[in-house]
Amino acid sequence: WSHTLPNSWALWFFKNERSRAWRENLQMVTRFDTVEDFWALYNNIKLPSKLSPGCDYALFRDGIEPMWEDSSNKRGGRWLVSLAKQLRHLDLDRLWLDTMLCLIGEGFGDYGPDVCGAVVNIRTKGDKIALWTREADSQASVMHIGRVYKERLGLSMKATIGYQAHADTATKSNSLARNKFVV
Ligand code: M7G
Repeated sequence: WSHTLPNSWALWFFKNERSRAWRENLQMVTRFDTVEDFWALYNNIKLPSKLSPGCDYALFRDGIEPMWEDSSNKRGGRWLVSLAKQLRHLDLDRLWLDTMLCLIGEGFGDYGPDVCGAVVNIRTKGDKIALWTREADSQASVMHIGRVYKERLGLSMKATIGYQAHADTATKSNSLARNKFVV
């Protein structure tokens, strides 16, 4: 027998093939709903630090696609952790594992259902990890999730992370979208 998680999750992989549209480069790898299947998956795929630049992993609640357009994401936003280049070798894999464990362990209390999933972007200019939530305007929920997430990642008190609405990110392709909230 195995240990059933409170909810089912899906892992997605994005590989940047320039000839194809963004959406076509995104594929669901697998779904799981037990602790054992999570670790079997984790032990059989590359760590984020071993992926090529331009790739992403996304872990989302089963039924939510890891894109702005999904009905669960379109009014939402993300807590964004931007990593300095040198941190790929030091912190990236641990931060992504801790992010996934926060998700599947439902670590956000009453606001848990507002958490849609998380994404790790491997980028030459600096890797990113982001936690996506459902409603960018739900201040109490967004702030609670942000505080818990920052604590769970063990980020320094001095460090800050910002929250951006997807609607702002989607309309600013180059410069960074403004922060709606900061913790
Ligand atoms: P990114 O991969 O999130 O970050 O976005 P990066 O700039 O560090 O590589 C790169 C580009 O991918 C965006 O400018 C969009 O063209 C496309 N893209 C990213 N996301 C998350 C989405 C999405 O959810 N929907 C759509 N349609 N395009 C997206």
